[in-house]
Amino acid sequence: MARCIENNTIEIVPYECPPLQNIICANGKKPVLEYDEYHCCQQYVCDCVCEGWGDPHYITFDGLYYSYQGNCTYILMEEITAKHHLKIYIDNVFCDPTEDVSCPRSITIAYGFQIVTLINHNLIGAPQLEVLQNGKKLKLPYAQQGIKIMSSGINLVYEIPLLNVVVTFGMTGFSVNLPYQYFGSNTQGHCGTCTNNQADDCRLPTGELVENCAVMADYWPANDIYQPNCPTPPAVPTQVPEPPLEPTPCKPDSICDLLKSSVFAECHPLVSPDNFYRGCVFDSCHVSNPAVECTSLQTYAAACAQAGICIHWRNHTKICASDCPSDKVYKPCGPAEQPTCEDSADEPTVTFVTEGCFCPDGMKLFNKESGICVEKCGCLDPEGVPREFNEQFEYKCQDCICDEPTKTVICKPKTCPAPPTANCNDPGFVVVNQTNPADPCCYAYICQCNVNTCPVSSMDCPVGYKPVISVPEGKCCPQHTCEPKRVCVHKDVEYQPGSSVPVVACQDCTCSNEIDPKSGLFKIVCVFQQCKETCEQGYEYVETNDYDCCGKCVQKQCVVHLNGNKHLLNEGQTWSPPENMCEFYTCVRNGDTLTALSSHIICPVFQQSNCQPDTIQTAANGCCKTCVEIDKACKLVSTKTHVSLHGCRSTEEVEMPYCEGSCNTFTKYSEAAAGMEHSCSCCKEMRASNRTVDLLCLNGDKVKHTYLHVEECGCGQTECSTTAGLSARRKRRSTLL
Ligand SMILES: [Ca+2]
Repeated sequence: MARCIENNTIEIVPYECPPLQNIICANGKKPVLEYDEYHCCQQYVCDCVCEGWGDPHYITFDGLYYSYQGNCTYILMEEITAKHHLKIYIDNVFCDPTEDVSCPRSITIAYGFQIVTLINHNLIGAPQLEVLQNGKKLKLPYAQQGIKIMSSGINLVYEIPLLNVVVTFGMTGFSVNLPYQYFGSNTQGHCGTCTNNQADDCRLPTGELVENCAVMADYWPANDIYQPNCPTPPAVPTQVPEPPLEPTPCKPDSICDLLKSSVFAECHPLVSPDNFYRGCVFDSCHVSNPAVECTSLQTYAAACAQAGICIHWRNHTKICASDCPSDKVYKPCGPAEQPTCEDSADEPTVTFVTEGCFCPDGMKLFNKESGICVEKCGCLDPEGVPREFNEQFEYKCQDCICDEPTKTVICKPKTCPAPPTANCNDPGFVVVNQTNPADPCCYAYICQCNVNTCPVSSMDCPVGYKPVISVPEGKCCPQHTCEPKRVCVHKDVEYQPGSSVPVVACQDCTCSNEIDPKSGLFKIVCVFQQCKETCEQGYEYVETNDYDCCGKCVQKQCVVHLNGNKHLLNEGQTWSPPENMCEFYTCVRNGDTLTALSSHIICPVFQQSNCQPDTIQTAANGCCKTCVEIDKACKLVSTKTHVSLHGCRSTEEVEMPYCEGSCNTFTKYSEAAAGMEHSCSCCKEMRASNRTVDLLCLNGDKVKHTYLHVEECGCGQTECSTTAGLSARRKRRSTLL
């Protein structure tokens, strides 16, 4: 030790270090040997380790456990007297909207002018970790201006190598590791005072001490970083509040028992599991999501890891499984700063261990930024694939090699062999320069089909065939073939199946549905014609000549159809039906045909009453009746006349009989009467009937007219007078009514 005595006089005096004193750390951790402020003497000190997890449970630097459900941003640690300008904040939020328990969401660390925030975006489950500086996301790992930040996939690790400060933050927990050497007896906040004395841990900003750190915690809102909307605590606690009741005992989840089980047994002598067990039980009874309980185990395991005991505890649980990407493996105690190919031997590395996802054993990171694990260090190709030194590979049609001296990938354009030639002899194929299918980086000549270069081919097909275009496999140009249609062909004419085909005389030929295997067309099937040799009555079948296939029916007789009967007449023959002798038929030839002409005999008017008895007989023609008439007797005379009335006239003559003849009219002397006796009778109708005839008028109208038709005449008695006598001589004829 040197002492200044006077001007330029220094006295060197030996300094005796006090003997080393064994101490026990209040936080249960192992004391460490440190030099004093003069870097002269060594002494045992207890480093400051503050932990928080779950909802949240705190263990202060000096190992005091408490739970605090504040939902705000607080000062976790600050220096009482600013020496190293380190200040750490914690932001707690409700872990689950349905439960009044909070979880640490982020840790903000202010070191000098550097302020970074470590955030976990996923409080329950696989963590989503991120580091922000001035609102911008930092690319990890980060190493600038005295701080280093790394991610293990499960935890973020913040380090100030100069001060040996390590802050971890991750899956629902944090730890603040400060060396006593720099921060001893100079901290306050949620993590308490690092004095190796728990009694002064619950310290208010004013310096006052309170009994319960959960009460103290309300008084540390982070007003200087941003203005969180925290409930303002009373200025000074009015009274010593009751310590918050420990939660009603409940049956904790069996996972908490792991902490005190053999799984962690190796760590028990170094770090007491009691506080973590309390936290686990609390969470088990308060938080429905069992994954929160994992944080107690995780935090205890982390504390054990710092004490040098690595515990594979996650294998013993189901709900606390760790998720690592496929190319990484989970390790409970891996180096916070993972080894890389870029490490140089003289560069100091962090010795802090953390759980996380690491390269499998035997591999290391290619570099800090890539996150790619490699077995052998070499180069990363442009796609991020690791390559060994002197490894040759092809990349984007370049021949590349991982150059050992420069540790870079050197590429040059790939040299292609002379492209194989192609002979394109088939019509339609042309040679083209194309990427070689076997080697996409090089060209090759191949035959390519170009239809435009094909020769023009005829499309004509014979009758009955249609053109069909097809490209045979392996060929380029379309070929046209003629395929038979579904028709028959005869003399260059197509016939549909079922239709008749005029092939030869005296045969009936039809287009069938049967395919002719020779031509592919339908066959024409012929049969000899069947001549119809039966003829109708009056006709006879006659063979005509050799050219005709069949004879024909020739007419030989006339046929008279009468009342459903047929009567045959030879040429020139006349015949009357026996029931009507007034009608007769004569067979007459007219060219090749024979026709039966019919005729009628018109008989004169015949009235039986005009005949003398027994004189009636039939005429020689067998049709008309004749008799010897009574002379001049009063008799019916038949006549026909047109009836006219008022300019209207019957269209045909109407039979209009009248009475004519003489009756017995006389005048003679009578002795009895002594005078002339008169007897008068006249020829008049004895019987008549009304008949109606249609009259056609000039204007086209038709009117009906009724007249008296005389049917029988006779002599009738009348009064004898001059007129009567005259009248009797007159023709009696009916008058128009
Ligand atoms: Ca203390």
